[in-house]
Amino acid sequence: MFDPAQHSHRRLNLLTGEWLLVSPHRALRPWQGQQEKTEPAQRPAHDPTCYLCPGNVRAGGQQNPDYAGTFVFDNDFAALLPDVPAGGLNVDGLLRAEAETGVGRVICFSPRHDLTLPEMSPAAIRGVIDVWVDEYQALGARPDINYVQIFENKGAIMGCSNPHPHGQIWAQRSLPMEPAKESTQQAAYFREHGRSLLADYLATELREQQRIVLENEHWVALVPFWAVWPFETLLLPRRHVTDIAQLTDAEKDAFADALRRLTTRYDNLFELSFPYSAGLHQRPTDGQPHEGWHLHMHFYPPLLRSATVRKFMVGYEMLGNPQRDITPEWAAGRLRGLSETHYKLG
Ligand code: H2U
Ligand code: ZN
Repeated sequence: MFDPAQHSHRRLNLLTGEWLLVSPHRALRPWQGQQEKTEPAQRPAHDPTCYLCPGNVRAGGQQNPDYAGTFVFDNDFAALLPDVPAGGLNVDGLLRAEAETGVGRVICFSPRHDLTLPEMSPAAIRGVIDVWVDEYQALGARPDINYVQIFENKGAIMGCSNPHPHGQIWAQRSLPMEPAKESTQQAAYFREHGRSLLADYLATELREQQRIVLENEHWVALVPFWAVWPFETLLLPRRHVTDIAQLTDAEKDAFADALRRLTTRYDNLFELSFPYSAGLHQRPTDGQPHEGWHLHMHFYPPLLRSATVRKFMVGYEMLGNPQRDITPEWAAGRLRGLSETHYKLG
C-alpha cells in the first residue's frame, strides 16, 4: 500500500500549481559526514566599518542617523529605479522586453550590529513589523507601484552582504512571477469556493497535525505539504487577511511572537545562525480587491544537515522539477522537537 513516508511520489504545490518529487527512501541512506559547527567570532554591538550601523557613512556617501529602533533608506544600488523611459522591444513577437520601474529600500532591523531577529526582543521585532506595514502602505499607495516585495536574505550562503540585521523591499510596476502564480491559484480557489485557499489549507493542516511547527493565538507556522527546501516553513495568520495592513495590534504582536519563536528554533537546529531567504507574500497594490489573497510569509532555508551540508537546486531540479529526500513531515517533527530558548541566550 502507498505510504508517503516510504514511497517516491509527486506532491502538488497549491500556491503555485507546480509539482515536486519526494524520494523518502533516499533519506534512509547512511550519513557519516561531520556535524561541524562553524560559529563565527562574536560580533561587536557597533562596527565602525559597517554601512548599516548608526552614524556610519554608507557606500553611496550618505550618513546614517543615530537611529535607536529601525531605520529605512532608499537602496543606494537599487535594482529597480523610478525613472526609466517607457517602452520596450518586440521583434517578430519573439524578442520581447518591457521597461520596468520601481524602488528598492533597505530596512535595518536594529541599531545593534550583533543581533539577529531571534535575539531581538518581541517589542523590537514588532517594530520591524510596523515598518513593513508602513512601507507596504506608503509604497503601495503610489500609482507606479503595483506590487511590494518585502524580504530578508540572511547569511553569507544566501548572498547576504552584511551580518547587520536587515531586510529589503523591492517594489515595482509589474507583478513578479512567484506572487503572480500564487495570485492565479488563490483567485481560482476563491472563485470556486468563496473561501481563502490558505484558510482552508490551514484547517486541514490543523486537523492532520503532521506538519505544524508552532502556533499562537493568531498565527501558525508549518512545513507546507509541498515544501521544497529541507526545512522550509510557511507562517500564516489564522484569519483571512489579504495584506499586512489589515492586521490588528494583537495580530501584529502575535506575528512578532511567532517570528521570534520560529527563527529561534531554526538557530537551535544546528546551533548556528540559520541562513535563509524569507519574505511576505500579499495582495498586489494595483487597486484591485484580490479577495482570494491570504497574507503569508515563506522561509526558504538551504541547509540540510549542518553548516555546510546544504540542499542544491541542480541537475534534476533545473531540468525537471524540485525534489527532496527527507519528507516535510519528518522536517516538521524535527523543528517541533527543538527548544524555543535560543542556544546563545541560554
Ligand atoms: P543584502 O540584503 O543582500 O545583504 O543586500 C543589502 C543591500 O544594501 C544591497 O541591496 C544595499 C545593497 O545595494 N546597500 C546600500 O544601499 N548602501 C550601502 O552603503 C551598501 C549596501
Ligand atoms: Zn552594523
